[in-house]
Amino acid sequence: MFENAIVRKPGHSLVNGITSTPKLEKPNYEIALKQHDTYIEALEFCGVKVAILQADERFPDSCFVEDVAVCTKKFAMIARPGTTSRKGEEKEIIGAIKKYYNNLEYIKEPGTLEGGDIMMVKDHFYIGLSRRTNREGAKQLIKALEKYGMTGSIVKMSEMLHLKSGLAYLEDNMLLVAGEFINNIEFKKFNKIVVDEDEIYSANCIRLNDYVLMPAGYSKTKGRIEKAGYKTIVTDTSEYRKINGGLSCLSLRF
Ligand code: CIR
Repeated sequence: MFENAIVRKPGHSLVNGITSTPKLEKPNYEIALKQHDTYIEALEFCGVKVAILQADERFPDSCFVEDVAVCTKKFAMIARPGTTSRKGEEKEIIGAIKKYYNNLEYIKEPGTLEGGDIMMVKDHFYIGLSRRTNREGAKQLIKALEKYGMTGSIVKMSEMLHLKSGLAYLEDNMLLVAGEFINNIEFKKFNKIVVDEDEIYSANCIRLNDYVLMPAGYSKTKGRIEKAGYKTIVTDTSEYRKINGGLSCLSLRF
């Protein structure tokens, strides 16, 4: 059961968020704000209490709070972003996290790690080695997990921004999976719902209590998730997509 979530409002600087497609349209701030409000309502509908942090204009990508911490049942790991413009964002989440956790751990130099690369499956955490999370960061997280009686393992990857750009654990041994992860041996034991290439963005969903929260506009993925027996809630994240931000990136849930 998830009880809490933390989000951060997007600032006007959102338009300068990192994007892999700089030639495409920039996010519209007004629409992004409205979408953020709707996203919060969707989280609340799923039964979590949402703490809303104020926008931080210094960091264009700071609404993607998922990347700056990893919240487990027993401790929170403060991450260490692997890209220059996001360095320092992690310090701004500590105050909010401390309200919920007595046990805080910190990724230290030369480790880098972003929460989008971490997928929790009960007490095991899969850690993607992306361009943002390095082996040293992964090792530090595994060590901390073991200290608290949990485990972690490394997943090699080469294409996606983050591990959870292409994966979501829907509970019940069910994985929503796309692209480079579809045939990855690490995930052999799971039942899978495969996301088509033309709907790849929708691989980033969240199982939150009784629902699967998913982005608007992906009818094939939605149909497959529902056919597998899940109740879906759809919320529009089009403005965040323009800067590679998925649904899960917009909150920390625990
Ligand atoms: C970035 O490149 O860091 C942001 N523009 C997008 C972050 C998305 N976060 C995530 O997938 N967990």
